[in-house]
Parts: sequence; structure tokens; C-alpha cells
Amino acid sequence: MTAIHTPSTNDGWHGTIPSPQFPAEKGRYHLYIGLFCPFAHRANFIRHLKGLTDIISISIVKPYPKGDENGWPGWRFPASDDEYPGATVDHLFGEDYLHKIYFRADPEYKGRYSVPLLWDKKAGVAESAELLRWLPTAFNEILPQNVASIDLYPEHLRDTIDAITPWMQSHVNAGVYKAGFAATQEDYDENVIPVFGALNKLERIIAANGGPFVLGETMTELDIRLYATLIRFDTVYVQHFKCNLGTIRHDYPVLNNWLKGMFWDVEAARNSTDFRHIKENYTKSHGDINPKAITPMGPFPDVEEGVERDWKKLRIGGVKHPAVLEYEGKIPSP
Ligand SMILES: N[C@@H](CCC(=O)N[C@@H](CS)C(=O)NCC(=O)O)C(=O)O
Repeated sequence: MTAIHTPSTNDGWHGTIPSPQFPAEKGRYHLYIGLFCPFAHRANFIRHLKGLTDIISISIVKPYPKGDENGWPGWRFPASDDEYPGATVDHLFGEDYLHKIYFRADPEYKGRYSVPLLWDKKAGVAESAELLRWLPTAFNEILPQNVASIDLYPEHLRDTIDAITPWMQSHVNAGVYKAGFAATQEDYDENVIPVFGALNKLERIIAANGGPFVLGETMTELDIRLYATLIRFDTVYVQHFKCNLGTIRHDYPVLNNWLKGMFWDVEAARNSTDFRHIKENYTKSHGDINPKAITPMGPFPDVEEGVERDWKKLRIGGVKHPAVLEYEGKIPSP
């Protein structure tokens, strides 16, 4: 048995489904995630969207404690499914810590013990960045036509997706972490700007495409990538990661409408989102950022209601800080 795995760095295993080594089989693969983690969220979103919940089983770690700066001992499973709502025991092996799953795959494993981790009960591996690319089609041959046909990387939009992905990943998905984990004032000042430069740009792109998705009528992997970060933005990144030049709900009417639409209209988005796991993970597992581990109660509500269907009625917003505007201007239009 082996793990099909994980992180974007060199410390994991790599493989894709379907392939001769990893065929698309129901019941063969097991996904280890945390509901708090935006990278794991991408995989779980796809699992819901593509009707894979019966095909890929799942175990869910608790959102805290996290472990030390080296990741030791890392994420743990609750002792029972009642201990922390939404977290589960390790359904495959009954282990207490996620790192033990990594060592089952490789006793000499030297990398980090991160979620998501995809386990192949017979052999193998993958990574989460690639998971977003291949998981959406991985099981198409055994899925009913109505879900098999959901294509998040459609031919006619590939160039646009490929043009947006690098800066969305760097400035938004990873950007909030670069600002939030900055160790110095200078580092923070430098890293918070691109986050809002990119949000300003996305506000305009979505407005120009007319919604309800980033590129217009068709949901693509960009929506999943962006959702996993923006659903955490007002809730966590504004205060915990100090990304507070603006909020989605106050400063970005178009992005906010997109987010509301994703949450309220796309079941797979809503069903893969758990705000308690999200809030308690960041605020109770980063002792250096929040030493008292008090989780702020707001904002309330987690996501606003009332999706505006007439996108032309929306004001195009954005943060007007001069450095943000300058950064926005440097991002190439798709
Ligand atoms: N780059 C990896 C990282 C995923 C990741 O950073 N997961 C975090 C939680 S959001 C984690 O498990 N960190 C534990 C650690 O690195 O020790 C990926 O995209 O799969």
C-alpha cells in the first residue's frame, strides 16, 4: 500500500488518475483533508462537485493544534467522530496523527505532513496543485454523463485560465499567507499590496465577464481556486493575516456578489465549507500571531445573503490605496 500524495514542494509523491498505475476505481482512493485548509478545500470542492463522495472516501483532521514550526507532531485525528464536529477518526488505519500515514507510505519520509493527502489503497501518489488540474476529470469514465460533463478546464478558456492562474496563485492564494506570516514590518508592507492589487484586477475581470463565474457563464478551476481563498477572506485573512486594506463585503461589490453566488447557489461550495474549522484553525494554531488563541466572533454573517442577478447593477469597487492601484496596473489583462 502507498500514498498517492500531496505538497507542491519536492517532498511528496506524484501520480495522476487515471493512468495504468492509478486506474479510476471506486473505493480505491482515500482523501485526507482538513476542512480549514484552502488547498485541501480545492480537492474537497471537486469531490462534491463531481459526485465523487461515494467514490473517494475521506478522513478529516482536527483544525488544531498544528504542531511546531517543523510541523511536528502535526495534524491529529479526533479519538471519536463526536470530539470535534466535522472532524473524523482515521477511517483507514485508526491512527492518531496524520504523520503516521506519511510514514506508512515511506518510513524514511522527510517532508512535511500536510493536507491534502490522497492515499491509494493499492499503490501510488499525487499533489494538491495538480489535484486541482486532474481530479476534475479523473473519474469521468465511471461517472454519470451529467457530472462527467462538468469541465473546469474547457478548451476554449484554457489560454485565459493559464494567463490568470499564476498571479492569482501568487498574489491571492499564496499572497494572503505571505502577508500573514511576514516576520518584519517591511516584509508585511511589501506583501500585502499585491493581494489587493490582484483583488482589484479580479473585480474588474468578473464585472467585464458579467458573472456569475470568473470567466462568465462557465465555472472553471479559477472559481475553485478563488473560492477557497475568498471564503476565508473577511472571516480570517482580514484580521488574522492583517489583509485589512479592505474587505470583500465592503470594498468589492462584484467579488462579493460572485462569492455569495458561489456559496448560496453552488451546493458543492457550501457543502465543502465549514466556518468553525476555518476560524479555529488559523486563530488557535498560530501561537506567534495570536498567542491567546481567542477566536474573534465576527464578521457576521459569515457570507452575506442576496445574490444580485443583474450584474450590470453592481458598482465596480476596489481599494484606492496608491500602491495597490500601481500594483493593479502591472498585472497583465487576460
Ligand atoms: N503546498 C501544499 C500545501 C498544503 C498546505 O500548506 N497545507 C497546510 C494546511 S493549509 C498544512 O497541512 N500544513 C502543515 C505543515 O506544512 O506542516 C499543497 O498545495 O498541497
